[in-house]
Amino acid sequence: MKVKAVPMTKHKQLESWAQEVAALCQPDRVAWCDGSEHEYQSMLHLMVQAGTAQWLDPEKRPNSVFVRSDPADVARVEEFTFICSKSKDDAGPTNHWRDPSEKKKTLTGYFSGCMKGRTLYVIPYSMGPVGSPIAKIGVELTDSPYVVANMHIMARVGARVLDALGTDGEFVRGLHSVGAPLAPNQADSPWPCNAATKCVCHFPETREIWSYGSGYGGNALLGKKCHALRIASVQAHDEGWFAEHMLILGLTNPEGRKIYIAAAFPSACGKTNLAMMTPTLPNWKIETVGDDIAWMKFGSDGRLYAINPEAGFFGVAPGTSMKSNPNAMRTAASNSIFTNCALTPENDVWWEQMSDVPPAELMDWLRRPWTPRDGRKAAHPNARFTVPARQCPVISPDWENPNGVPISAILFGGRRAGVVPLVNEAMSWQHGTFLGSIMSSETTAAAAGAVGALRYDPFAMLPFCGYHMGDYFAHWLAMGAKAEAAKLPRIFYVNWFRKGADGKFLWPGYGENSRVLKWVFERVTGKGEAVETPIGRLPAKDALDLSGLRVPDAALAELLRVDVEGWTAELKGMRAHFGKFGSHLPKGLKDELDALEKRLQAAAVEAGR
Ligand code: SAT
Ligand code: MN
Repeated sequence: MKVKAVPMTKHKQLESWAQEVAALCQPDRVAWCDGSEHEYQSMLHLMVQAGTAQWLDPEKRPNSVFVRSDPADVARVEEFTFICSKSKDDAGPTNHWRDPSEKKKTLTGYFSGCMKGRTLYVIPYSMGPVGSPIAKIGVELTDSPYVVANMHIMARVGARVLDALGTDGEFVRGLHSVGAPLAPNQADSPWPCNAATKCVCHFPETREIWSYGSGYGGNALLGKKCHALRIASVQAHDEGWFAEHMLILGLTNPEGRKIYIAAAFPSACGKTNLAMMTPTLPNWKIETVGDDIAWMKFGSDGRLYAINPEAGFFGVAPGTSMKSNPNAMRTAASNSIFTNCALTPENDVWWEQMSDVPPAELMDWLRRPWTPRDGRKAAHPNARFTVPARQCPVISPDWENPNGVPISAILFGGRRAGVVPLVNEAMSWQHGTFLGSIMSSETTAAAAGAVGALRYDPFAMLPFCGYHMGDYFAHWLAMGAKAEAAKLPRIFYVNWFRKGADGKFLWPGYGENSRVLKWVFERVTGKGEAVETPIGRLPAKDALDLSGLRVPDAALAELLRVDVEGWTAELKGMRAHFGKFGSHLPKGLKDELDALEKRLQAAAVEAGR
């Protein structure tokens, strides 16, 4: 690639910041990214040359590469993710807080000389369509060509963003290094990173991100979780909008009426699958607007409008197949980056469940020969594909609409083996906010640490809320109180993951989830029947369309059962969870918890009669 050491910007602050960073990090070169196809290809070639990437068979996967990371760098590092607000109280009990000036001092130490032997890339990016009133600009300075290539897919990058930024536009400053300077003549490793020191630091007051030591996913692609969620959640709170960990989809009924739904599930709980699902219900259609993040603002008509700030999908590969998500498979057919999958002898990628029968032999993600008899996983459980959203066969015609799409329903959900029913509609915005605040889910491989541990993950934002979670709850309530109630999205709590006594999932999931979406559609458009229960509104008998579904009656009964004992047993945990937020817990949520307890007590008495 041509090295553009001369800044391409007329933005004085950006120019001087880039110079300051270059002076601190001491890269061999500075390159301003223009966002061109030529630049993208240069990055791929550079990665191939460095041994970071290899080309996949161009007949099977045109213009696609396969990358293996260092085994010490495979997922988000929540333990080392910090919110560096001036006051510890502003970060709240769910974040790791560090004093901003002390952390800056430590970071300045880490970053000093950290890019020796490398190129510093300046990546101007827009989260959201360039020029959209909801979009925001950031600039990531990084020494990783892998990051540059991924940012090309995940965001809008380059010269057009600088044009939009002008001479004095606002932007989020993101500084990233893999933390592996090179001495003269030192051979680079295929995946440079810093196994000993990793940290992802956010300075919400100055809208800055400093990330050191990891090159993987959300730790390194700073536009995604760091900017579009942690920093943006603070901006959204200050400015009166929402930055949420939500997919966005369009749902059209057989008569051609369309609504938009946003849904918050934790990482690796099926957002991508739901966002591009193929409904099993005939003549229902789903279109994808986004699969991970939603920025939502009230429009002049009083409705809530959402944009997808991203331009690509960074999806979990294992489990993705022509059965579970054919549209994701088709999206990833070309022009994609695959990380930590397994490699077939034909030079294509494979991951668990991609095919019913695994290939007879593979090279696993750790470069070891692998056969199905080995009994270990061939791909890392957090292996990922990075794919352009525009390649999705069911991408919504409105996915780049600068004004966003009007949201009619919001779903919350997680992985819960018990207690939480298939679907439950909130009785009000406040009750819906309550359901979001008590969301809990089993942990997944998307973050380093234990898998399968049940934890509260309010609004699926536990790892991503950049400020005090109690204030975040209050923001949800305040936004709802300001709006016209009838125009607010309805809120639902869903759970595809309930298990029976035999430990097997009760609900088939995937395309069959369209049955739940149909009920949501009908509730929103005024037709669907519901019954009031102590926990919320559940589908009335026969209100869920189960035509042609082969699920035993007993399983269906369990899926829709209000487990009064189970909910009652969780009240104590909910109180402890709320207790963490101290005086920041809004009264409305405490009221909801008290009211739930009363309703459960009444139901228990009723059942005992
Ligand atoms: O944060 S990542 O982008 O690496 C993936 C996720 O956890 O959703
Ligand atoms: Mn996510």
